[in-house]
Amino acid sequence: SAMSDIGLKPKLQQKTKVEKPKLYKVILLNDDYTPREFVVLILKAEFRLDMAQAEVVMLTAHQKGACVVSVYPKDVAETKTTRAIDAASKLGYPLQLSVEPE
Ligand code: TYC
Repeated sequence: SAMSDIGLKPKLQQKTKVEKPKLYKVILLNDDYTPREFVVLILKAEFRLDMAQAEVVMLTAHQKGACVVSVYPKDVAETKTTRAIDAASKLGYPLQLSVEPE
């Protein structure tokens, strides 16, 4: 009956799937050879940091060993990282960056 069924009917409701934006950190790693000015150039050109941000990130990596540059979707983080490492490598610099989930 209508009365006895109240609260017993299973609700088979379709849930709308909403993709969570999974973000990845790009991490700048220190080394002893890459010139400070080149690191700043890469942070400005590839990662679109302004001069003040680029200097802070470079100095933090220099002093602490590593610094988060920014966060991006996985494909963007990986493409920018590859381009930065390749640009350094072509000039003989051992600059390394890594990508990890946020
Ligand atoms: N340590 C380098 C030097 O003294 C500069 C540097 C800073 C290199 C940050 C890499 O991620 C880095 N020339």
